[in-house]
Amino acid sequence: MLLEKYKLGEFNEDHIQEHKRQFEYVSSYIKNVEEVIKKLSAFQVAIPSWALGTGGTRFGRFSGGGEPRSLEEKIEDVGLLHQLNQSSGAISLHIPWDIPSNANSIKALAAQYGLKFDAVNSNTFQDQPGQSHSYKFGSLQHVDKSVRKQAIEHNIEVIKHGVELGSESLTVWLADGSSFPGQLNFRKAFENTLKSLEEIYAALPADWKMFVEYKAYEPNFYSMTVGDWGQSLLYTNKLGPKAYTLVDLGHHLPNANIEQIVALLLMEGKLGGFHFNDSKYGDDDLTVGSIDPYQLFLIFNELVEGMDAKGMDHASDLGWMIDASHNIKDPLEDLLQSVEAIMIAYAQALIVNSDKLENARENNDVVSAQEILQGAYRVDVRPLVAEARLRSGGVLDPLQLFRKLKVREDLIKRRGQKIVATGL
Ligand SMILES: [Mn+2]
Repeated sequence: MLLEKYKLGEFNEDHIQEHKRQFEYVSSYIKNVEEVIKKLSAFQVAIPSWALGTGGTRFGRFSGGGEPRSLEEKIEDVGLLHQLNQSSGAISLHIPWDIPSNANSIKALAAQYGLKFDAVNSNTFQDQPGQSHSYKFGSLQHVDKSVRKQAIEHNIEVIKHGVELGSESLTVWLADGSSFPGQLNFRKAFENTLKSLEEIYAALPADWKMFVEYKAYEPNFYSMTVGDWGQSLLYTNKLGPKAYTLVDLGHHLPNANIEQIVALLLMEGKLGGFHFNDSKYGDDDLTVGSIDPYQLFLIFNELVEGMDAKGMDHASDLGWMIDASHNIKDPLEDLLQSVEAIMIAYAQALIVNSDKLENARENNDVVSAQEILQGAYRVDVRPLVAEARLRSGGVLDPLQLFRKLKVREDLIKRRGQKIVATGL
């Protein structure tokens, strides 16, 4: 569903004077405004197909109504987000939750909304109906070769679906691990996983990347076979140049220094992609920037600095995606907030005076280093993000227009109140 274009125009018209005033003010003291806006316009964050419905916890799920009933409707929802913010130009599919029945028509539908297909995600953490072997005790790590084979074949199947859609990367996240001491031979589990990943790697098309995502705990609570960035890096280094580590912000132990992890992975040329969310305790999957926007800024500061040091393209050389699941918010409003938080942190990182910061570091001027970083963080860059959106054809305030036009009410009318989005 797309909104009528004139409604976007009318809304922008109503808010343009106020915006201009704010934009001129912030532009008056930032010297690289045009460059920042160009980079913001180019930056796109992929929306995962599983974030469009209300998520749940193990205690319950409270459907919000009007959720997408099919892959087509999920694409419509991402198309709507992209129409509003012009920064959500990609969708990431989860197989088998979102197997397209006709890849060509799905591809054409996505193209109508200006969307590309980001990484495809495999699933060996659940048993599917009719599946021969269970993943209860792991998949790629499993002691039984036939279970490993089934999991390898599933991943290769996912690559095939991705090729049909024009995806260029596979994300492998494994629930594999153990929940009790003594359950697993760590070395054998690692070796089995590596061998399995090698077979999947061998099936990658030449221009594809494989992302190996790590997670500290859950669903296993004693050990995870890809439990941290060091373990992921071991696998990706052994696999080869098409394998990269993927950082999901919620997959660390509390207080982990994620910005330092990012800096070192970039230095090694092994950072492949990012899953954005926020958390206070664990893998909470909260709205990006809702708990710790300063950490998000510090991460973006390392991303920008590290990518610039390698001459990388901010928009296309890493995979950017939101990975969250929402319990109490309207999923579309939540995604608008998340994308906005990402753009704000990115804009703040782009205005850090990196020469001055480096100079302060070289002189052990700790106080100035902090002042420079926090000076950028405390600038209200929202008018820059809005200006980039306006120039790309989006709206000045996506969330406000979404509410004003009663989009959710309209979706409930079309799709019904008691809907459970596919895959959830
Ligand atoms: Mn993730």
